[in-house]
Amino acid sequence: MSYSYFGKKILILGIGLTGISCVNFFLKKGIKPKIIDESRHPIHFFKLPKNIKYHLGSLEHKWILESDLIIISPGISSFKPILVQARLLGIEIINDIELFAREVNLPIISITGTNGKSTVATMVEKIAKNAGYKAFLGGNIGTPVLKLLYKKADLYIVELSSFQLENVFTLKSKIAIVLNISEDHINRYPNGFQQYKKIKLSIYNQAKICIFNSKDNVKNLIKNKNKISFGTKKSDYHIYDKKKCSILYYKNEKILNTCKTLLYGRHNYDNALVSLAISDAMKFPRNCAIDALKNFLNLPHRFQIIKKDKGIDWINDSKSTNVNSTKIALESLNTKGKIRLLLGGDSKSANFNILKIYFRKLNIKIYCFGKDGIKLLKICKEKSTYIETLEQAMILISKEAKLGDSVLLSPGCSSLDQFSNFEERGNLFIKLTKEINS
Ligand code: UMA
Ligand code: ADP
Repeated sequence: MSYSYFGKKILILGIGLTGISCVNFFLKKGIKPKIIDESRHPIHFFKLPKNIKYHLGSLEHKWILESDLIIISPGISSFKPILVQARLLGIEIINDIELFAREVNLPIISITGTNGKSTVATMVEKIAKNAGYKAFLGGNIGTPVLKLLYKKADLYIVELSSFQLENVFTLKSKIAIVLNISEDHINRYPNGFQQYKKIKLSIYNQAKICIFNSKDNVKNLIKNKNKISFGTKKSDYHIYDKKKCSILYYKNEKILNTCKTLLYGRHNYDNALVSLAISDAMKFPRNCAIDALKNFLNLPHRFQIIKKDKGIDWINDSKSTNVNSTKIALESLNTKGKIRLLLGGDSKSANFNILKIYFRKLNIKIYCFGKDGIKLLKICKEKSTYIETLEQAMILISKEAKLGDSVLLSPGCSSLDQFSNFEERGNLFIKLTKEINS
C-alpha cells in the first residue's frame, strides 16, 4: 500500500536526530511539516532546514490539536496528556519507524531487547556484509532509519528501543527478535514492567520469522507460527559451557567454539548465538557467519577491556544503563582479587535489589556516584562508599587497587545526570585509566 501525505497538516515532535530525519523525509516528498521542541535550545537545532516553521520551549497545544498527523520522537513520551487528548480526537500519531515501514519493500531484520541490541545488530551487519549483501544498519544505534531509505540496499537491520516500538503499526519484518526482557525505563511507563514487556513483544506483530529467548517465557505470547528459540539447553540454538570454552550449537550440530573467537564476556556468546540464528534464518552461508563472529571485537563501552596493567584489569562497560547489564557484567568477571565496581548515575527509578546477592557473595567494593549514588549505597552499605563524581572515584581507586583486582565501570544507570551520553562517561573512564597507568 502506498501512503500519501499530501494535503495533511503534519507536525513533528522533537528537533533531535529523529525529528530532523523526518523533516528531510517530508521535504524530499515536496511537503513542508512543522516542528516543535520542548527545549528552548535543542542541540540539533542548527541542522533544521531553513523555511521550516518551528516552535520552541513547549508542546504548543494549538499546533498539536490542529494537525492531521503527528510524528513523535522516541525521547518524548506518547503518554503526555496533550498527546492522549490528540489521539482521542482521532489525530494520528506515529513515529519514524512507521514512516520507514510504509516505504520499504526489502527484508527488514528487527532487533529489540533490554540489552545486547547494538552488539547483535552489528554482528548481523558484519555477517550480512561478509555474505556479500548490501546491508544497512540503523535505528536506536544512532542512525535514524529514514536516512537508510536513500541507500542502495539489499536488506535493512533495525535496532529498536521500546520507545521506538510505541507508535509503530505496519512493520512487517522478515525476522523479528527480542533478545531478553528485564526491567528498564520504568519511569516512562505508567503501567510498569508489563507495559514495557508488551511494547517489546509488539515487534513480533506481522513478522515472518520470530526468534525468541526461551528464558523469557514468551513463546505462548507470540501468535506467529514460524518461531525459533534460543537460550536454554532445549532451545533450537543453545550453548554448552565447558571449563574454558563454550560451544554454540544448532540442535545437535556444533557450530562454533568460543575459544576460537575474540569475544569477551559470557553474554557475548549469547549474542553470537542469536546472530547465528538470525543468519541461518536469512539463509546466509554458515562460513560467512562463523568468519565474522571469529573476528568480532566487543563494541566500545560494552564490557571492553581497556588495559591490563600491573596485574589490574580495567573494564569499560559504560553502556550498562540498567541493572541487568551490571548483573551480567558481574557474572562475566573472573577476578582473582577484588572487584572495584563503579556504579551510579540516574537509576531511572529501577529496583537494584537483584544486585544484593552478588554484592554479598563477591569480593567487591562498590564506588557509588552521581545523582542516585546515595540510594545505591544502601544496597550493601558495608562494602560501599559514596563519591560525588566518577573522576573522584577513580582517584580513590588508583590509590586502593591492588594486583589481581578488576576495576569495572558498569554503572547500571543512565549517564545523563553528569554526562551528555554514555560515550562521554566511557571516554572519561578510558582517559583516567590511561593517566593512572602512565
Ligand atoms: N524532547 C522534548 N520533549 C521531551 C523529550 C525530548 O521536546 O519530553 C526533545 C529534546 O529537547 C530534543 C529532542 O526531543 O531536542 C530529542 O529527541 P530524542 O530524545 O527522541 O532524541 P533523538 O536525537 O531523536 O535520538 C533518538 C534516540 N533517543 C532516544 O530514544 C532518547 C536515540 O537513541 C537514537 O539513536 C536516535 O533517535 C536515532 O534513531 C539514544 C537512546 O538513548 C541512543 N536510546 C535509549 C536507550 O538506548 O536506552 C532508548
Ligand atoms: P543495547 O543496544 O541493548 O543497549 P549493547 O550491545 O549496547 O546493548 O550493550 C549494552 C549493555 O548490555 C552493555 O553493558 C553490555 O555489556 C551488556 N550486554 C550486551 N549483551 C548482553 C546480553 N545478551 N545480556 C545482558 N547484557 C548484555
